[in-house]
Amino acid sequence: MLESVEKLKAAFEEALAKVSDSEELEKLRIAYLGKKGAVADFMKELKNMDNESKKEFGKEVNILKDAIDASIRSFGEKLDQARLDAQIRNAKKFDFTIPSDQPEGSLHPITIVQRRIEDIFKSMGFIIEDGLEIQTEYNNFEAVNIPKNHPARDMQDTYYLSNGQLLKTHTSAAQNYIMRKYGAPKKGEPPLKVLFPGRCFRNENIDACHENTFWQMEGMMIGEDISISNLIYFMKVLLSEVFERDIKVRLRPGFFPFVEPGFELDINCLICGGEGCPTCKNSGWLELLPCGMIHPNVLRMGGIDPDKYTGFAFGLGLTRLAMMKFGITDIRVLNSGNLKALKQFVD
Ligand code: FA5
Repeated sequence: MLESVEKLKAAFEEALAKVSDSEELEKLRIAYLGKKGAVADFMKELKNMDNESKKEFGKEVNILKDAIDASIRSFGEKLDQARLDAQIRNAKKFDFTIPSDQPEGSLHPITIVQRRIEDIFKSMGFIIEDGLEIQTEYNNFEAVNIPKNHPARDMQDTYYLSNGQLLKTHTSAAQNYIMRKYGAPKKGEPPLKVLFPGRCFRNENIDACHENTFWQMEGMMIGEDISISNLIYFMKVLLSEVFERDIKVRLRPGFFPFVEPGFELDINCLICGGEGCPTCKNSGWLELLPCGMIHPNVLRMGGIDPDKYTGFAFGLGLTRLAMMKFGITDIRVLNSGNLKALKQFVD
């Protein structure tokens, strides 16, 4: 009997070697392991045997059955893999040069204006830097001359985190880091000129021109003999290049503890032409570009000698500039994620 088990095993192996696809493999499985298959026939023999032979023969048939089952499974996996490989080999290659039929995305209005300003300032020798959104209290306030308990902190209603850090309320929070990173220009070197855009957060009452999350673009120039004339020159270039036409501006004194003297540069509201509307809170003017000469304390805290160097800084309201550039009457559209509304504003 054991001899016939060996013979069956050999016959199976010979048949398996001739299988070329999964259909043939299934037929072979039924022929050997099916209810009426060769292994089942062997099992039927058991009932005619004495106990001793039944035990020995039954064990051998079970081993054969497991071996045939394992061989069929492993052969099936090989066939599947071969089929997959062939599919990959014959698949149509992806052609990156064929135009996509997916609708194209568009740049956010703030990104368009941000890139425009970065290009203008890069062409004038400015470096572009990035500031962190989560900041220490020191960088956001102390390092720009706003000590603890200073009333100027109340002007920027701040989101504090449980670890004592905060969401930056203005891009000026990066001034100290940038001064320390680059230092004052060495003898014969051009002034340090840096532009650093960023998202700012304040716990504001939201209306047509105030958001709790908005963009600013800060600029700084530090060197020997930098004066208010330099500041006014760069502000003029910025506005004329962005708006590509003459716009009315007004410069008035403004208080910021980190500049001395400080100014507010407002632009005539381009939504109502200065007549008054909800966007400009009926004043006809929009606060856009506060600026001034960097306070000596701020330079000193940044490791720069205020007796030798001077500098200017400005903190442009980038979100508001995008509103004026594209005639967006309500600031809330910009953070809305409303693609229909946002897609209208392409340069
Ligand atoms: C500042 O944040 C100063 N750090 C700017 C500065 C930098 C002054 C360097 C001098 C030198 P202010 O809080 O005014 O200043 O904000 C600057 C601009 O950000 C505003 O003119 C306005 O255009 C914009 N802004 C302020 N708050 C909001 C808000 N809630 N929503 C939208 N824009 C805002």
